[in-house]
Amino acid sequence: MKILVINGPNLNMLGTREPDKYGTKTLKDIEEFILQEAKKLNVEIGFYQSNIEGEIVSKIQEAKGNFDGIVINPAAYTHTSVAIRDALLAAALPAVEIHLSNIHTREDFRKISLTAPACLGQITGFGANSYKLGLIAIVDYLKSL
Ligand code: CA2
Repeated sequence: MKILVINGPNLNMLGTREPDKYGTKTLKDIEEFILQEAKKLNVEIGFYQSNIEGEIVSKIQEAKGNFDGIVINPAAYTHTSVAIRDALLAAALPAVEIHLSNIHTREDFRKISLTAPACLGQITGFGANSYKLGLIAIVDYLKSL
């Protein structure tokens, strides 16, 4: 089983600023943390991060046939991107949306996710553990098919 983990804009800056909101781990730290869980679950992981909406759309399109599922933190595009939502729907791959912070306790504009309706569900507010929980959720779902 192969899972693609996608991270959106500015998440390459993790660990450098706003630790109160997003924690002190870098993206590399989080990727290592995900790999530890992937090993336990016996699944392969592909990682992708981009600050560019169209690149994320292309990666989701390419994922069809190459991956079994997607764990995605669309970051700020969560709240704006019809293009990423459409790509997730078109790929028709099971996906779980995750967030480090709890988007429902923040500014009103963050409470709306355009991308979550294209996913099986959303995990939000557990810091780096959101990625681990997202991975467990997608693997559990795929094993149930
Ligand atoms: O909580 C999350 O995971 C978010 O997806 C993070 C996004 C934010 O726009 C979403 O509303 C919620 C922001 C990621 C920015 O990450 C930074 C990390 C370090 C320094 C600056 C930004």
